[in-house]
Amino acid sequence: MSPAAALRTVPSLAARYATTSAHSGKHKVVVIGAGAGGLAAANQIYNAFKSRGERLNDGDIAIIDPAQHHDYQPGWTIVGSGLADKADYRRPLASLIPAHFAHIPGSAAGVEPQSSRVVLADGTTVGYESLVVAAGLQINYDKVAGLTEALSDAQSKVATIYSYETADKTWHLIREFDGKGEAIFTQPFGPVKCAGAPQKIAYMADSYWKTTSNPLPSRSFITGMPTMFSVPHYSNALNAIRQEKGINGEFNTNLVSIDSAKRVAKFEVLAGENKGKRIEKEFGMLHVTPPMGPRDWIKKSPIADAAGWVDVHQGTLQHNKFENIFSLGDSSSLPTSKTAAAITAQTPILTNNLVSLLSTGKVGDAIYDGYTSCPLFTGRGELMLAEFKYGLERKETFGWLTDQSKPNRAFYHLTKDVFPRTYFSKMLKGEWYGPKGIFPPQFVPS
Ligand code: UQ1
Repeated sequence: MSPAAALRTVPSLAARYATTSAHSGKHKVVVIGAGAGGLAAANQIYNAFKSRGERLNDGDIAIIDPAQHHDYQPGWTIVGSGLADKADYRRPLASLIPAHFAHIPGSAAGVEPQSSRVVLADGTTVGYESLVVAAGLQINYDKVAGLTEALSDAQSKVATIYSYETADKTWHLIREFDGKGEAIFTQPFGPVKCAGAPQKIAYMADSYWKTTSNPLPSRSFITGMPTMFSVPHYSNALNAIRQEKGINGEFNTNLVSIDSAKRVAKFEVLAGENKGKRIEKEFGMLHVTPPMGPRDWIKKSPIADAAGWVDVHQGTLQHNKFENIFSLGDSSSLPTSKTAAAITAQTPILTNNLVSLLSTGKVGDAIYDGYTSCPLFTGRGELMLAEFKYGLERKETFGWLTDQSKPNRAFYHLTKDVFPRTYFSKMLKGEWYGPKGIFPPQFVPS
């Protein structure tokens, strides 16, 4: 779409976008992505200027995102478990973008740091004084042969909670499973968002079948990773839980292809004495966690590190080469687990450091400790609240009260009933600081 056409289709946008562009040709802050990180950061940045007494003009902050909808993605495990409707976790994106932001409904396709411009897929450019990259990651369905076809075929016994389209199909497969053949749940080798979800959905299915099915189907969790979880403390607890539930576990075993008509999945062994060996398994139902990686356009851009993530300092979230670029969330190189909880801790750091740079010319010195959290459903009515930071070290909010590696009902309700509301009512507005709740962390002004 040409910018002119875009402006015609969204009249209110035309007004907003025109104001700033006409003034200076560039926005004070451009945010790529209106997901959890982009919206929280844009709002926090706006509020930070306001509390410094520097009220921004309409359109000073622009958000680039072509999506029609915004989804509460952590909720897709709950949808796949039959405990919520997927529509409950979806909002029209326009309803989440305040009128004082310019919404540019295009796709980012590149960044030119030398001229401080974002290039959109239609060739138009958006200038910035400073840039926040919150573009999320990319799901590489095509890295598993047959996966795209299997997911789009409503009759197939293959689903994933990692997409809005099939989150509810996951629940239908679980509910209607006749117990013939094995129920297989996979996790790929490599980084995925919410690295606990591949096993959470296995526990939730197991929990459902134990109340309804007789006989109980055979259940396997097959992962390309060497362990259940990155943090050894939680990994050991999860492995014990998996064994107690009678779910088979296979490690270093990566899904490579699916024949959904024959209900056969092929795996490759990645390590150990059988390294390189191919294994075929018949399945009755298959839950796939697709491989994920950095977005192609970022990988090809000058802002990427060698792996393709946006190359930022792990403490300050500032780009390692370009002073006026910052990144958070799934698109960043931050060496921690990719979760919404991580974003609650990253946003105030990014905001402090970026607003300080714009206001004083000197980047702020707030430092992110790598905090992230994975609320792991381990069955109906039970949840293990894993919380950790850089170095795979535990950083538990309720550790003084309870052993967080032991699942409990309070954490279950916190995650199922409280977090989704908090996300929309507070977090996306930049008013939620994770374990600190509504109280912002205080940084020493630079
Ligand atoms: C959190 O703040 C949050 O955002 C609303 C989540 O939702 C996705 C979470 O899963 C977690 C764990 C947090 C962290 C908050 C506390 C109170 C531990």
